Amino acid sequence: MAEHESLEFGKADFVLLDNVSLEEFLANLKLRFEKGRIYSYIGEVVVSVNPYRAMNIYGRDTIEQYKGRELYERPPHLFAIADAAYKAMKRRNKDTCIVISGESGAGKTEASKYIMQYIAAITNPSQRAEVERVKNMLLKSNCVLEAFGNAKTNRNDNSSRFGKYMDINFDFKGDPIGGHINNYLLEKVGRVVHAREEQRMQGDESLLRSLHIQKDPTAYSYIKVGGHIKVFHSNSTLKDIKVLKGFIEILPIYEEHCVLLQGNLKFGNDGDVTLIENSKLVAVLGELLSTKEENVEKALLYRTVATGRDVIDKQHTDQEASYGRDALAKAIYERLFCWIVGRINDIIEVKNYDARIHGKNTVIGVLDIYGFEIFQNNSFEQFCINYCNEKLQQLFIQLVLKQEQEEYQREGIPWKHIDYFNNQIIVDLVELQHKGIFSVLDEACMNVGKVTDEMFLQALNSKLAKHAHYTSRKLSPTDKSLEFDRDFRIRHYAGDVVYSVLGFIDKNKDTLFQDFKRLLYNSSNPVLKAMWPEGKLSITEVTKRPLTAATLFKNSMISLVENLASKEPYYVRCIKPNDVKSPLLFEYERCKHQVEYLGLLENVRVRRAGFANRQTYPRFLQRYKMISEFTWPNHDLPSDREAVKRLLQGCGFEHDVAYGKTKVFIRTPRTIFSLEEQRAEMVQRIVLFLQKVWRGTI
Ligand code: AOV
Ligand code: MG
Repeated sequence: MAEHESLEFGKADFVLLDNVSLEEFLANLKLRFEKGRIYSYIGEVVVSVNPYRAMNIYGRDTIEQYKGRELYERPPHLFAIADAAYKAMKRRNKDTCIVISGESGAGKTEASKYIMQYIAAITNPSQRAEVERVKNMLLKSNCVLEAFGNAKTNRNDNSSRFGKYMDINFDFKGDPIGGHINNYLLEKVGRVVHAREEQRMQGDESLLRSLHIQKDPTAYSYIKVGGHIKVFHSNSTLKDIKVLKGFIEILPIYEEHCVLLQGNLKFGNDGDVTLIENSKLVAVLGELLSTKEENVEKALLYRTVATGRDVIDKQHTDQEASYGRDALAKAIYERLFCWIVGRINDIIEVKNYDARIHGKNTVIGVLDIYGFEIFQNNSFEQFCINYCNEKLQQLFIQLVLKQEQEEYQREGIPWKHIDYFNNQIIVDLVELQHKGIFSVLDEACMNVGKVTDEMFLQALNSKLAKHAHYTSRKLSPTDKSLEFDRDFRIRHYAGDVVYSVLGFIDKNKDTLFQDFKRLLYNSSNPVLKAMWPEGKLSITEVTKRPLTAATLFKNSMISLVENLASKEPYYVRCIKPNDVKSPLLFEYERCKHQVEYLGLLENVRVRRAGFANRQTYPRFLQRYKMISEFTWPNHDLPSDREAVKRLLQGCGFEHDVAYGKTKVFIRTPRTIFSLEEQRAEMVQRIVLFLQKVWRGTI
């Protein structure tokens, strides 16, 4: 628990609450938020409330105050948890990870950046040039990815449309020597084809000019229909743009522009023939994609199909052509994004590390995903994003309990079970083989012939009619929240979300006509070509059905969770205080809801039913030995364990503690408080004594 903080700021650790009730929890959270204390603890978990204003708590001086200190020695802060993860990694050679969760706009991405900055600031004291280079790259990679992968939604002006897990590798000295980024499902639709709000085109004038980019965003239909591709995030500064330029050259911007231009392509028809109405654009696209104009035109209007032995060119209807155009725009955007991640990884990946010479290479992982979101219209993308949040909640539940349990077991101390809502049931609803929603969807997509979204919904209804967390308009006809026949609703851990089934099948198949892949593979631009290796196959060779978007996403989530579970996790739980981005407003009901679904109260209970505080024997002695004659200045007992026992007996705390194999466990926070008070008193007396000696009055 944190000292150095007066009670006027509320309890720094929720474990210290007098009563563990929702009301007290919220009262404390509100008080702290209003006093500008945006961080609190539940034991070792950081609870963070988005301040929606610049805070003067991330500077060099603050970093210095946290460096190398124990969690409870300073007021709660992200830096403390970053330091704890770093220390565990360095001292105990453990791989650790920091998992940041919370709904959209709660402050995850900001938190991940502060954590990275902290780690960068406290490492490499000897200023080795190579380490500095790596640190720089790791920090800069963030703004590059944000520039291309974030967008404005009505929940967050700078919303992450991709999930990011970044490993930072450290050498035996504890200095960063490289890293690796995994990115998860880039939400393309929101970014490319139908986004919801307008976005200004910003950036270096000359750069925009050289790429023929129009400054007026309404010149692009993907933006006009509400789409909002952007070249640079609105917070980007010129500095970021320079970094972008240096980092990945100009190509990605070309392509993003290309995606925008495609949106302007209009198809019409003249009798039976589908036409491109604004054919001048085709020439520009050909130029930007380094391929011939007529090839672009052909790929947009025709599809090569194999009928038995024959291969014929089948003309698209104007509807199919528009569908193809959008699919191509999304695919280019996605490949481009993955390509950027790949280039960054090439630059930051650890090279030539020999564990025999340098010792074990350990990692700290930082996970920043897209938060739980509910929009007016929720589709496949929201479904995936919310499933991802379910998975992380499940991990939290399991590990926070499991870790406690294991620690008590390891140390030989009995454990009491605490009830909590286990969201495994919802995870299963989505991902279970054969019965889960993803399986039903994949099955629908496997069927040749026309399976419609409505048929998929029927299949869900018949499989899941009795599921407590699933319902649909058909199953609950009187339910007002289910407005349309195409709606189904999931009772998520974080609230009810109504999804529209429209588009699920298309998005899951995520098919891009082979003609487009071939078009891009045949580009004379080597980078573009490299992004589309499967374009090499001719239509008759394309036999294997690619994995569906749902299966790919599910697999990536399962391996992400496995990866996190294999490391020692540290958590940051972010709370969004209001929906209007106000620094002053603590919307009680909104916060209450988040505290409930994040399971924070259960977290406090688990922490308290067990032991609020635990410390290794040497560490405990180091801190409190001055309060007992048996231990000050040194003890002569056979072990530190015995010495701690003697000290606590002497203070009358015997009833409140348990002695594990390597740690002493203290049940109530009051005992720690009392120890702290006695310590402070003693320190004071020692100081006074020394002052007297100094002045010669003794
Ligand atoms: P998110 O990552 O959790 O949402 P962000 O980290 O992007 O949310 O935070 C949203 C906005 O809140 C930021 O752009 C800042 O304006 C503000 N903010 C958050 N944390 C802080 C802080 N510590 N200090 C000052 N302002 C802050 V999403 O990516 O949408 O799930 O998908
Ligand atoms: Mg984010």
